[in-house]
Amino acid sequence: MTNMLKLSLAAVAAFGMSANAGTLQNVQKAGELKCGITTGLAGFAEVGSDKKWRGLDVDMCRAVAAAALGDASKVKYVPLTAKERFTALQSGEIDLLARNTTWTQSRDTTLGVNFAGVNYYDGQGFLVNKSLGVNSAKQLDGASVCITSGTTTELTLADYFKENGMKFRPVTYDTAAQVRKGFEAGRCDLITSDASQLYSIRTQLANPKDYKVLPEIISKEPLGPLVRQGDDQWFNITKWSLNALITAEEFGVTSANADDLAANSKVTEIKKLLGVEGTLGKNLGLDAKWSYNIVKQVGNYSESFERNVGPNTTLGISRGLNALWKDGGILYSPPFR
Ligand SMILES: N[C@@H](CCC(=O)N[C@@H](CS)C(=O)NCC(=O)O)C(=O)O
Repeated sequence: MTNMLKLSLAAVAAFGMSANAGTLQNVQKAGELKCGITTGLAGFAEVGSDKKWRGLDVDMCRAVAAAALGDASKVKYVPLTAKERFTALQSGEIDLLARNTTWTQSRDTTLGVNFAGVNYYDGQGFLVNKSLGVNSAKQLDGASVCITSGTTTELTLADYFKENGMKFRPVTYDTAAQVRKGFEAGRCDLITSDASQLYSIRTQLANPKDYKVLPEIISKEPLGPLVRQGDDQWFNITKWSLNALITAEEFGVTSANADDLAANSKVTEIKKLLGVEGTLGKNLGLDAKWSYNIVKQVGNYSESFERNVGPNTTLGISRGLNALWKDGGILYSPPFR
């Protein structure tokens, strides 16, 4: 054993440090955050006409880059299929996975990953052609179903049909684009996926009005960012970057008024969020402006939601469960103090 190795093993033993530690330092050294996203899904991660990635998940990547690097634009986006995503994180190809990934017990406990929170509460639904004449998922016995492999969607679909004494034929693909094309080509009667993704896929069908989403939502799909296990500092940075987006909304701090509030607000939590008081940045190993940079450059959660998936976008999704706890939803950040 080399002396160096002996030394680092001693450090692991003495300080509980892990071989996976040092993500922040690696990101800062590289000058960019490697962030895993979808291969393309309107509202969550897609390339705009300006050739830039945008979406709710892209904003999660940008928020962490703003916190860690002071610059939300310093992100290297790594498009990943559902099947590829966990290996990419485990192997170190990416520093953060923000790819509409459902937080489940099995994933949290067996893949060597840590979910840092939820940036979109979703649930699985069904999209059918209106000409199929179906009004309820209970009428889908014998249907062929287009689906993405390597997802919770696959498992929940099988459970749901079994529980309801129905049969189905799966038609599996690797990407959302392939699912949509398969559906359009008539390879299946319906698509099932997270409901947000059904709205996203529907916007890209030739005649969106010919299709409808059935009323049944058959699962809970809390989607959130995740990191490798073994680096608590990086885990905290990701968790608190998401919390910064939510807290900023709660306190009415926006990209437009952040400077004014930093100079003039008398509210302690706003001052701490904007780094003009307290040691919250230092606690994370970041500078005092980490969360000011998030709000200034990315906006608060509401700004991101409205810009990417909200009622004035082609997806037209209302806040629902994704409203703040004080507005009837379940988004809730622990306090910034
Ligand atoms: N939330 C589910 C499903 C995630 C998923 O990958 N859904 C497909 C549905 S179409 C998707 O987003 N694909 C995007 C892509 O192909 O890159 C999970 O974590 O397993």
